[in-house]
Amino acid sequence: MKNSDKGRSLLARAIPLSPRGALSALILVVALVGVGGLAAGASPKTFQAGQPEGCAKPNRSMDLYAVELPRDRGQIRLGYGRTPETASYPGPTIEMMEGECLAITLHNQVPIETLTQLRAKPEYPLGVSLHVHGVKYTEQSDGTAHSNSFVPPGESRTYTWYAKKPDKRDGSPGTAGYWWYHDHVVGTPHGTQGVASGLFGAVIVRRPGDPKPAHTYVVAFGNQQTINLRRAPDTDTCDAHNPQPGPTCMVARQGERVEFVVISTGNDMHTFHLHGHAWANTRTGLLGKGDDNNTDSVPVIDNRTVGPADSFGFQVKAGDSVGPGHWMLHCHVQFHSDIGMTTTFHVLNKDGSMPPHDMTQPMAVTPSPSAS
Ligand SMILES: [Cu+2]
Repeated sequence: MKNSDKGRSLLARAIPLSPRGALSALILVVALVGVGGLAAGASPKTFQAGQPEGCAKPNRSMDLYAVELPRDRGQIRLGYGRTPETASYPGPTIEMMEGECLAITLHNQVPIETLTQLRAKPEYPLGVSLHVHGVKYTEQSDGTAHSNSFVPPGESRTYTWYAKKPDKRDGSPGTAGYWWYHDHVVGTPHGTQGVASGLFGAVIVRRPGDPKPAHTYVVAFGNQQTINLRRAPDTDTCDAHNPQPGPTCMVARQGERVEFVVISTGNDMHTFHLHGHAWANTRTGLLGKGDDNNTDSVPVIDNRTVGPADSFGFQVKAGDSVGPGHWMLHCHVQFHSDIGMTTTFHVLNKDGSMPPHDMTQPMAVTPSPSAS
């Protein structure tokens, strides 16, 4: 018996009813059920108002700007940045700790003309958004046109992400891992042009006790055989004498802990391969430290396949037992690497100096054509 039915029958037994009395009772019951229904409906409404379950109040907040960047060989380029001036592709890596709740206010500064140009159909809305993998969020932070959670040109919107902890009581896993965020609105309702233009970045959720790396590098495999939307030689712009870490300069001193986050943003399958280094196929790439899965059954690998929207990451010690050098990092689908889906991980000497490098050898057979 439903609660409302139970209420009616209890009422009928309690009150001897005349026809008028029955009508009054009916009105009373309808009113009570109506109020109850409203109260029941109010709970999910409050829940949707921004905070995922377990995250009553964000304990950190940040701003993120979506802007248009200089074109690359005629291709529109967009980027996310902590400030408009520092926007890049990939966008900034966003780190969280399990248990943390993060409010991110996205400011859409991409010109409406550019969004219009990228739009596949006139009926699609104009805007940018922030959609994230792996962590928890309500529908209002989904970052889709479908849920009306995108940012029209010139406007801002706050998204709330929650890095849930594992729950031993019900066996549910936490959110620690290597994830990514991206636009879901530009061009099509799936953000196909937003992602292709550069609106994506890595998300790292750490578990308390995880080792912290000295450097984190994002390797985003994209359409048209690109790494971070570029092809060699544009994938590696390290200065030979004074290399500065960045999206196109992967560098570390020998012995430093380096973290790679690999993301597949396009339509193709790729295989990530790093020369001279291997890692355990665990959540962190490590065994024993910062990982629960410390067994011999975990394979050690130096090559891993990613399909569209997959992401993974790992940590290695730069030059571990192989020393300084210029280690290739590439997609191992042969024709992908042949046309430029390759870059270099430079492991410097311990004093920070660059080991000898024969820069006369071209890294890609063909020059870098336009890529998107
Ligand atoms: Cu590939």
